Amino acid sequence: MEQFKIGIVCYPTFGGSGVVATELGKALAKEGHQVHFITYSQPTRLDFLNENLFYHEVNIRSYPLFEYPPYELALASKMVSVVKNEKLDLLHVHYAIPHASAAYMAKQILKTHGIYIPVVTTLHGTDITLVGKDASYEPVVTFSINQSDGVTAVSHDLRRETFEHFKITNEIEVIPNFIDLEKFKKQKKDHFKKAICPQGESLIVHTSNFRKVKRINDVVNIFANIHAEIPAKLLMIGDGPEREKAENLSRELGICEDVRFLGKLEAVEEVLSVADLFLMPSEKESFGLAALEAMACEVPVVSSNTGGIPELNVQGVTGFLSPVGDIEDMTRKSLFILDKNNLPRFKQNALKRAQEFDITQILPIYEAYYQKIMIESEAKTTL
Ligand code: GMT
Repeated sequence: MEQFKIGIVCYPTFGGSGVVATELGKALAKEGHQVHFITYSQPTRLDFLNENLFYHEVNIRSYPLFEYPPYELALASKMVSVVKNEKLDLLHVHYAIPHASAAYMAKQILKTHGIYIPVVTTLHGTDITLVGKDASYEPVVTFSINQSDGVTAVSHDLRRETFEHFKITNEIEVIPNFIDLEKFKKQKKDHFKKAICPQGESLIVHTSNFRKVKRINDVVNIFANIHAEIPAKLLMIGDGPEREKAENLSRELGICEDVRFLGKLEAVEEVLSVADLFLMPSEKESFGLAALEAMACEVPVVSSNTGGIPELNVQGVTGFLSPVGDIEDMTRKSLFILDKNNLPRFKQNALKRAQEFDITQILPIYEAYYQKIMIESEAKTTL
């Protein structure tokens, strides 16, 4: 395989799209490709040293006139300088807003310098399903998707939604998210399990950014129902705007002694290693990376049946799926999985399914896709 020089643009924060972009960049660098991250701060998971990894910070110049500093302009300018100075072969932007339109701007500027840089945009979910289709962004999102040299979506459902809500004239390739099974694997943490569940209680886990779309009150309500039937504990990992409401709800329901809010955690896999069940009752979820992380640690999933989740969580095999908001159904299914006669089978199946999404399976798909886009754009420039 030929070695490329790739620029990766993403959100550097905790959260699905930033994690996928960072893990992809790390895996590409391990394969010998040169990877240049272009973001406003060091990506959370860019925690490892490799001679092929570079980081370029976007400098956002403030000025009293700017109520809203123009991040997109600063990002486009940074892309121009990195592509020129580092002689990049391709820009891969994750999350359309505002990365795809900034890349379009950079591409046009670079053309005036005689440089043609192909741009690949990966759609992650809310950039399409929530924010992108809002009238305040839709024209720019449509335009920048259509102007990208390549477009990928993380699930078939997200691809379908993109065609449904936008006037798309471009192809969209589905490349699912992935997991590094070397990092996400069940670790022996018996002492930890014993400390949290001293009486052998069932351990239920949820991780997310606690936004409205995650329906974390449903998590607390499902847990309260489970707790009424069997001894159980709930660990809530992450932080966000809905946290306080969920904390209050667990107090009102009288279960706060058995619910712990752990905040943002770096080593989620350590907690997942001792979990029995993962809850993902989201309103929308284009893929559900957090569920894949749980499955990799042998944790079955009870989720809603929305978006791309059914492409990951297999009904009755790796867990169960219920209609959004159906707390009673999710409770019944959780209790079924937690039954000691069923749990081992679900755990095994969850791991087996996660193995299909191992980075070693998905990385070659990205490499082949980059190669195809580069060949196509070279043909465009020589026409
Ligand atoms: O879920 C979020 O709110 C964060 C968002 C993101 O961009 O970080 O996640 C989206 O992208 C992830 C990675 O591709 C997907 O696994 C999530 O399902 C998706 N979230 C939604 O569609 C709500």
